[in-house]
Amino acid sequence: MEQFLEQMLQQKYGKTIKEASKEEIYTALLCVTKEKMQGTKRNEGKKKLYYISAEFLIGKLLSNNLINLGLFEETREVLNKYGHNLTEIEEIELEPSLGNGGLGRLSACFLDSIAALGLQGDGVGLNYHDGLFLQRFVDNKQREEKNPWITDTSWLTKTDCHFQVPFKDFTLTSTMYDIDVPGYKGGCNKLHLFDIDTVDESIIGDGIDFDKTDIKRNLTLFLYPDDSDENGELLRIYQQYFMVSNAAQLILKETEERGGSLDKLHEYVSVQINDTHPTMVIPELIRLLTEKGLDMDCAVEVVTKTCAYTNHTILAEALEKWPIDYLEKVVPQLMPIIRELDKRVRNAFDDERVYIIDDKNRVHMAHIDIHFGYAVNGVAALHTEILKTSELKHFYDIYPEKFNNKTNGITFRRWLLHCNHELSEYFKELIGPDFMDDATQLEQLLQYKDNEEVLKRLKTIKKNAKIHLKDYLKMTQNVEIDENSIYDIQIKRLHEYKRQQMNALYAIYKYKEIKNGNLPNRPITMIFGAKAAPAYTIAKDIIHLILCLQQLIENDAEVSKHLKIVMIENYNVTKAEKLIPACDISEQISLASKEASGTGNMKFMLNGAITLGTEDGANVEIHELVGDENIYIFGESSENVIKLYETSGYSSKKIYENDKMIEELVDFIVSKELLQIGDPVNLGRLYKEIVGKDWFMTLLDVKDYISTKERMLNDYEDEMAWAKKMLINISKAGFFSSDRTISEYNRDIWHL
Ligand code: 26Q
Repeated sequence: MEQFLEQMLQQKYGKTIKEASKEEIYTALLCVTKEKMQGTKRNEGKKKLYYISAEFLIGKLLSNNLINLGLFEETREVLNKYGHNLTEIEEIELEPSLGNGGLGRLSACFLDSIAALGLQGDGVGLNYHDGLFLQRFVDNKQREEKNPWITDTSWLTKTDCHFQVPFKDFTLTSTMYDIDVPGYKGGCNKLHLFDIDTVDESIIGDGIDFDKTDIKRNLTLFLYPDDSDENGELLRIYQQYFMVSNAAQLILKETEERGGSLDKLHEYVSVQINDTHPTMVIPELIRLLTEKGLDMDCAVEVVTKTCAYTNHTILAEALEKWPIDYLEKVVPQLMPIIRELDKRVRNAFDDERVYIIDDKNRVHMAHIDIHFGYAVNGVAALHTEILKTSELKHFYDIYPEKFNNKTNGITFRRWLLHCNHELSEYFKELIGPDFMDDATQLEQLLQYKDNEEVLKRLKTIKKNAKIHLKDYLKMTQNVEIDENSIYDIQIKRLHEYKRQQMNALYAIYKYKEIKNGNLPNRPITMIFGAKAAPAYTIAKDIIHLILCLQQLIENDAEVSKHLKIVMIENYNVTKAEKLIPACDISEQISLASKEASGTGNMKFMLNGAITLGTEDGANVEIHELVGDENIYIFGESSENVIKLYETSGYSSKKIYENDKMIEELVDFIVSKELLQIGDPVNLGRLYKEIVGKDWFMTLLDVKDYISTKERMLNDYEDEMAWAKKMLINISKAGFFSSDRTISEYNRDIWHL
């Protein structure tokens, strides 16, 4: 590395490593790493996977790529030798913000594991120039700004691959950009991000405002900043079609180049459709294949054998249904195919619940995937069960063989080796390096579960991570936190079903307790990080509440000694990497049945945090693995929650009126203390929402939540018992390696 870096710096800047600035070192390292990746052998084989996704939340890539190339340690040493520091160099890199949250981060973990396992599989998505918005807090409210990340030297490589993408009124020429995806210890795949040359950032006005109709200039400006609300829908359809038309053309071109015959496409290709966002790839492939001479029956059959669909949500409002009118306006060429597919469904099944086009002339994207794909999977055991027994029951009755579960996973390269260097080095000492290739080897740590020296060391490493986070927050947000306090962390998109508002009610509870002289054993630091969709009013009101509570407590000397709230500005992958190693309590408190899986829960567990959670998503599997002793479970079961929805049996008003303590907590949202700080419109609206509707049943679980959290805080004081829980959580985390998830996808779905 030293020699390559030296040469690159000489060539680019005429400087030595010692003389070069951080920026110059970063750029030179990026160039050297890119060259190394280009020299790595591409994964090959007869069959190739295309993972199509509207989101790839890849995070910063320098360390990740160095780790996978086996150059990380060496690079660190070389830099140290010349008085530089890799952590500081990394700060220069801008994080590509190409995803909203879990689904986007999952696709990035999957790319890492697909490459690590030596499988031939590329990602296909869009090159959003300003990504998801950048979040700022102004007057205790979220402001959105653009978030540019593409610089002159970046991980993107412009290719000479171009396609024509026809829309109703015009045709766009695409340009494909590639990002290399190196596998851990060899093999390489690519992430293809499609773009147009005519994107024009100057059309962005205030915040993230821009002309939604100017498609030639706005198509790849932003990632749709939304994970369930409806807005700017035509633009969203333009983006989706642009993505899948490029993907389909690339797939057919590469298959023919590899000598594959298109009437046997499924022998050469698997397409994974990441949620319904890329669904139009199905009619598009059928359209292109029939253009190339296949008859309709043959095209439909071969495409059905090629495409597989992953469902990531059971929130009805997040299931995509596009009005036919919209599709006619944007991609009329697909409508005859979609109507043909709908006709086939109607001929085969006498059940309007499974039709593609409904009686309101809307196209149900998931229905296309299920009928005209060969596999349907959920992302955690409970989630898949709910799909089979309720949400997609009518489809499961028709196609039981298509349904399967693939419990999510995370890449341990980023979420342990990279983000928690000290911990992974210690594991190498204790159990050797095998866990880096086979995460289940972490179970070997169990032999130390009663070893005081090991448990103490775990606590020390946690403390060090807490100090790192403290320094980082001081530097980035100028806030002071106490490393001797307990770090209680909830970081994820803001959504009512994730119930950040319940955590805020806990903060109110604790505030009142402290005011009444009931002091906690030790100070508590409550950390939140969350972006709210710009059009999601209540989500923004919840952010406002949290920020107001933060200020209220900060300004109250009596309380702030014992309780602190920190809301992280612009929460993203980079910040997650600092927060997760430092966490004591991992908040996973969604309303049971609503969180498909969650993946933050896995990252926290792997880094020795203890879960405080409902029996939801992958929490259920974490619970099974670690046992009752090592997780804190509370709240109503998913079955009961589903029943409550079916019978309209939930009334927050009743709970509020019949429980003094709950009433006091909720009333505090519009108390004079908070109204002095906050906006009565936002606080009043949130109060009304919780008392009058509370669609995600906060008040159902809030008491159990508070008492469970109190028990947890008490248990924290038994240092060794807590450290033992940490160790057991870590040792059982191997199951959640995305290497395991990807092996299962390959074994059951892709057959590469
Ligand atoms: C839908 C329609 C129009 C525009 C946007 C969307 C949209 C965008 C993003 C719908 C959904 C998303 C993102 C969903 C998501 O992140 N789901 C999460 O996926 C994770 C990976 O499987 C799970 O762990 C989480 O439980 C799930 O919430």
